[in-house]
Amino acid sequence: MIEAAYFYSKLVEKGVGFFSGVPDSLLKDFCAYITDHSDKKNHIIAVNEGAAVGLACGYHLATGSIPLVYMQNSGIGNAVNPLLSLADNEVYRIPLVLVIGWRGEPGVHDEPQHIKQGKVTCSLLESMGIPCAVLEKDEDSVNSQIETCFKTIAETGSSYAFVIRKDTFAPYILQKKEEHDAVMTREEAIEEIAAHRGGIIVSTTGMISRELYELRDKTTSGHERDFLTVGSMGHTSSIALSIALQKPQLQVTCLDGDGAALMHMGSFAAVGTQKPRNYCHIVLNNAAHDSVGGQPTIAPLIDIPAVARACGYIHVYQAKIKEELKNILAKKNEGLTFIEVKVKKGARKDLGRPKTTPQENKAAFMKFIEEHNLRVTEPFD
Ligand SMILES: Cc1ncc(C[n+]2csc(CCOP(=O)(O)OP(=O)(O)O)c2C)c(N)n1
Repeated sequence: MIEAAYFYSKLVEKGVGFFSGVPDSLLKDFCAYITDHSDKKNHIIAVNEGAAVGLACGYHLATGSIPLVYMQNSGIGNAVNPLLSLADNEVYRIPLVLVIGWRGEPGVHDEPQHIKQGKVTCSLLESMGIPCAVLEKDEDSVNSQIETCFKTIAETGSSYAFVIRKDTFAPYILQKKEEHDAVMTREEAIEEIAAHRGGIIVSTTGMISRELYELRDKTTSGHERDFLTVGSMGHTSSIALSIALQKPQLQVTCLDGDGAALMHMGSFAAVGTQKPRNYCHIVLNNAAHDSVGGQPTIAPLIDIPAVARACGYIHVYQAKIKEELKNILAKKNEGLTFIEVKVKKGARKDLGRPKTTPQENKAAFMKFIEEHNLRVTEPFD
């Protein structure tokens, strides 16, 4: 394993002075080290990976120095456009050092949403004309890989990617702790929501879906009314919007995270302007990317309910304690609703993962919608 401090200091020696990205579990020690060792203006945890590339390009334009962008390989998709139409050699030729967590590496067990992305990670970078190296785990090799990276950048002006395998970085414990005064756990909030909401739930990437899945097991209520958005972070509210519009008799709940909601917040405007009256968008706000290591989001610095209101949501609430959440959920549903629920960071150590495949989940979910649609003659509630 390589110390995050070693990799970081070698990059800084080469002139890297700015860091931006979306956190990843494989990069959590490196991300924590950057958080502790960079000032606020030179480390920005971006809302999505495309925005991170934009921030990095701005830094280069302002300083002439080389920025670094980190991401999970799932985020390459979000970054393709600015990588090819902004930073690329045939456009503005802005050199970036990319550090990409390799989920779904062939031969290494991983979850279904990572398998395809894992297979194509290196070939995707190659198709984009971005040279890449899988980072080694000893200092001598890493040193020579960094030399190659900066030699390539100097000769071609192009970006260069380091692909990071599982267990590449040695553990590093974050020193800067963020204060967050929430009292409800995410699981308690999900339990209340599942108990009160009928119809279907479209839940977001990471632990929220895993907790919902385990709750259904615990309460033996079946998984067919839940769509677990295991990949595609940030798109849950759009999936739920289309279902709500196509099936106006069905009560639709979108269970979002603050990191995911921020990632594609423009979707709030799509929901708010369509105004499906059978739609309830709930953001479980723990101020963190909890599922990948707990790195902070900027959610505590913005007023998410105000954004929802400005985008056209009709009933907008915030719940800080369980009683408040219960009372809001017990209200008669009168139209498009938004609820921000403040929850604590952290999850159970023994939290499991869905045992059914995405395709089994999809089949059961579609069957539920079809049958429910035939059965329902009254509007929801
Ligand atoms: C496009 C993309 N970027 C990054 C990731 C890695 N990732 C998975 S879950 C997650 C954090 C989600 O945070 P939030 O929505 O706040 O939910 P929490 O984990 O805090 O419950 C991240 C960054 C991903 N799956 N997809």
